Amino acid sequence: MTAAEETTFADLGEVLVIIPTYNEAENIERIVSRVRTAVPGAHVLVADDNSPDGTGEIADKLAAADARVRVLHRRGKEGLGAAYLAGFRWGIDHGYDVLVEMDADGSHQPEELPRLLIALRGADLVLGSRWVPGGKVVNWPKSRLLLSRGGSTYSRLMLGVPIRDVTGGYRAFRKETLLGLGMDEVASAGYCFQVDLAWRTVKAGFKVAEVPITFVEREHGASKMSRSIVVEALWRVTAWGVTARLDKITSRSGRR
Ligand SMILES: Nc1nc2c(ncn2[C@@H]2O[C@H](COP(=O)(O)OP(=O)(O)OP(=O)(O)O)[C@@H](O)[C@H]2O)c(=O)[nH]1
Ligand SMILES: [Mg+2]
Repeated sequence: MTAAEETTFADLGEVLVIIPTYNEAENIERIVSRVRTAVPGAHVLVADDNSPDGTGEIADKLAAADARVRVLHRRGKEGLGAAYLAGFRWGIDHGYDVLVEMDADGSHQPEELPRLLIALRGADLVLGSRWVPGGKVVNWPKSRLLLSRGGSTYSRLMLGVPIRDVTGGYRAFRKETLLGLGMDEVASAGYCFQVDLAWRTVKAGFKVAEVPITFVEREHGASKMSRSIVVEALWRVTAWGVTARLDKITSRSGRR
């Protein structure tokens, strides 16, 4: 591989970083500029749910000044999952080969994206992971750490997925992975969208790699995490786990 390929990731094809936003006016400019500096070859798609704080208009200005930045304006707040699915479809329709998920609030550091892309050379999905050796979380209260670690462990045990950080949202997918995992059947809206996609990727037989990241708590703007997002995750993961177990039992007794 040439030195240029090492840094441009041209061997992976066209890379699109999708940043879903809802009221991220204080963060959007900074995150887009960090992505553009960290991986200059990558394009950025801001998927904004008609944020009342004007994030969409700021994103339009960034797009007007930089051909590698685009904006997907959506009708209203429909959740992170719906925004990502729309972003993935837009990216695939526009010829991108790698689709990256990244939060707008700075929790996912663009400077770590090259390491995710390097790992994608040998995988179908790369997860930025807080819970593998070398992974870290900066500035999180104990309660949030417990919720996240607990959610990841519960999902891993319930679904039997061999992934340490199954709820994380800093990821790089190959287009083929998204096309092969049944995107059209994904109904999860919040937080458990990430679990849903990771589980589907494993079930479809794709190769998943986890690379350690340092996750930084947001400094500006408000969290969209809510009780209803946690409740949705809990009931969906439990229902998937129970259904998968029942399916195994019925297919075993069917074979006898
Ligand atoms: N388009 C869109 N983006 C959303 C929606 N909900 C959250 N987001 C974005 O998804 C990303 C993650 O949301 P956060 O509020 O940071 O959620 P979180 O990381 O679980 O919570 P904190 O750690 O407290 O920040 C951010 O870029 C949000 O702006 C939504 O309904 N629509
Ligand atoms: Mg966040």
